[in-house]
Amino acid sequence: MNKTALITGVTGQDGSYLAEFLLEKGYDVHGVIRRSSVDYRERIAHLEGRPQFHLHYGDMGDSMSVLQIISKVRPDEIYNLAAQSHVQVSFDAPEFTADVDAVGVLRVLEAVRMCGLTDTCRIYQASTSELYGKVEEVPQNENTPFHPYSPYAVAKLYGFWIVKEYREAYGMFCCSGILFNHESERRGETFVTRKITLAAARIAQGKQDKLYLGNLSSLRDWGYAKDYVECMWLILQHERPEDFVIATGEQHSVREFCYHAFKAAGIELEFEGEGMEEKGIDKKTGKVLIEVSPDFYRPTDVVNLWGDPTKAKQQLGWDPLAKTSFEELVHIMVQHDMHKVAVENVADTLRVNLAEYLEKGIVK
Ligand code: NAP
Ligand code: F7E
Repeated sequence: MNKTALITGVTGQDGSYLAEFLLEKGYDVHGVIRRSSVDYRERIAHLEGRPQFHLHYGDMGDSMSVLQIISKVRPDEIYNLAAQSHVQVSFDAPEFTADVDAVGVLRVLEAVRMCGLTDTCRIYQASTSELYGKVEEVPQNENTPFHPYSPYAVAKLYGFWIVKEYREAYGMFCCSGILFNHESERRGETFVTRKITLAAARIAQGKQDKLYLGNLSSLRDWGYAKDYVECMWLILQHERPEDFVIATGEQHSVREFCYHAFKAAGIELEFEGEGMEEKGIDKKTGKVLIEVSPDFYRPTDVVNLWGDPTKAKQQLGWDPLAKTSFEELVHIMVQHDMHKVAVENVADTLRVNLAEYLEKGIVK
């Protein structure tokens, strides 16, 4: 019998890669999707119609839908990835973020208990390096104290602790992966890396003049999402339910990310000035391409994330050095966006030409 997995957040960056990974391993994969007035399923469109891939409507804010799906699917493994995952947005929608990212986790755990799956169903919780927040130690490992520094992080902290509580109180196999930032060509366009790679591609192809960013000095440990979904699976295959830090062990600034992304798009940048006055300038033309805007500063910002993945390396056999490097990641994302922008340019030209031909009666 194939194993059955349920993924919440299947339409997201990680959910889509994880679905591919599990299908490849022979799993029956069930995903939870939200109803919306426009069907936005770009990341999983290529999987729809496969006999082992099934979708269910539900919402993490709706206990009944969570319960119904779990009782129908009776999964061997649940990957709880659904979340309002944007840190800056969590300042604008703190209550929604708490409901989905904190209480949503409880809804999954309780539904598993109510369905009598306590002893058979393993649960992965998508936890985050944002728990370290205003960091108390560098680099951060499984023993580093938490200091959440946004409504998102506070909600995720509840998720982390309720998973630990259910593991200890009811003996459930439920674990948190404390994942550091992981990016890809499927990353949402308002996260800093994708915002930069798309802008670099648009600026290089004459479709955008300037990029406005927030804190350029913020430091992150950025990995490739495709490499990280393997860890989610490895954590659930481990002999004991435990929490793991997943990271590359390398740290770079937003400024460095910009430098490499623009370089991959054929533009060499140099930075001048400090703080709000800092600018990223095209070395060849002297044109200012990057400016700092207060709009992208957060009320409290996490500025020094750097993960220590030793435990994952020793106990899961997951070696970040054998995975996609920072330079490769930037390159993959920029290549993807250069192609995307080029295709958009061709489509725009065709649209303009077609409108002209229709107007002149050349085509009907
Ligand atoms: P993402 O691209 O933003 O995807 C989030 C997913 O959650 C989407 O499928 C979204 O559905 C779904 N979702 C949001 N609210 C929901 C609700 N109320 N009910 C049901 N589904 C809902 O995020 P990601 O980057 O793949 O991250 C996956 C998980 O890992 C998240 O929990 C995130 O907080 C966590 N995490 C991410 C990172 C990272 O660097 N990527 C690092 C650490 C932890 P729609 O498509 O309908 O919006
Ligand atoms: O910001 C700075 C910003 O939004 C990274 C989520 O997946 O990873 C992600 O959260 C840094 C921050 O990701 C802009 O202030 C500067 O310091 O790409 P981000 P994040 O906040 O680290 C964690 C691990 C998660 O769990 C989350 O779900 O970059 N920054 N200028 C900017 N950030 C954005 N978004 N936009 C800017 O213009």
